[in-house]
Amino acid sequence: MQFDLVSIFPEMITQWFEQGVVGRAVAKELITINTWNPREYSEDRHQRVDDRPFGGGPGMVMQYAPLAETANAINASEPKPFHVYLSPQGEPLTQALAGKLAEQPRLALWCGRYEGVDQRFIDQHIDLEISIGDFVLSGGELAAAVLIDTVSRLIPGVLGDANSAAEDSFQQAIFDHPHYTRPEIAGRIPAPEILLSGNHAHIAKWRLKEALGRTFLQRPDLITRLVLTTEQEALLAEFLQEYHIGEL
Ligand code: 9WO
Repeated sequence: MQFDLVSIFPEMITQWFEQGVVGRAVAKELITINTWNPREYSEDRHQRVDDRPFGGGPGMVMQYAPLAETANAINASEPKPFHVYLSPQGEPLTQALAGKLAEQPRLALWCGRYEGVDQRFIDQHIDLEISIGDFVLSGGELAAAVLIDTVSRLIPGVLGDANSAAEDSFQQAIFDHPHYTRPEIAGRIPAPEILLSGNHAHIAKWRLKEALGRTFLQRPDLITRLVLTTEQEALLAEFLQEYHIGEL
């Protein structure tokens, strides 16, 4: 997968991907991250990329021309990327959408600054606007970093095989189970006995029950969207009984 990150502050993000899982994927050449700075495509003698908004109001707007010139430079090499603009107005980023994006050979991620970019650029050059949540940032860079991270994990070879297979099982439709490690007693609290039992079938069941229960408590909307198997229904009911929340 090739990522093309478009930003007037590209260094903000490149540092992030020098370490960790994505850093290793870059080192193994499973992914590449190219950066493009629209300032370099500005015809203005001060390399300006912004101007005051038509209609008035506070702040500045990124101009069409430097962005369009950057897009032309990016599209000059094949395969042409799928162009994504990160903004609060976009389609919510989910694990399912990340999966679709991971199928693309090349993704261009456009990071706005100031109050946003000229709408005509979005209309003509952007394939999809994506939001990572209902909040406003100072720019799209952090959202692009989030997207690169979550999409990279889905590219074959980026995670260990065991890891990726396990994560596929529920397509991330429910939360992870809680995790414990040594020592057996921490902060006066013992780790759940079952995890030390060595009975892997019981452990898997317990983990699924915890995952379903915690998801239901925190995000019932995620559970109601699922069609649970009879076993999963039973485990969730058991979890809720134990927490004295009663029947479904
Ligand atoms: C600024 C602003 C000020 C007052 C009221 C509403 C406002 N919205 C914005 C705004 O959206 N500014 C953006 C900053 C312009 C484009 C880049 N910026 C951005 C991207 N902020 N937050 C994102 C973002 C991207 C993806 N997912 C969540 C947030």
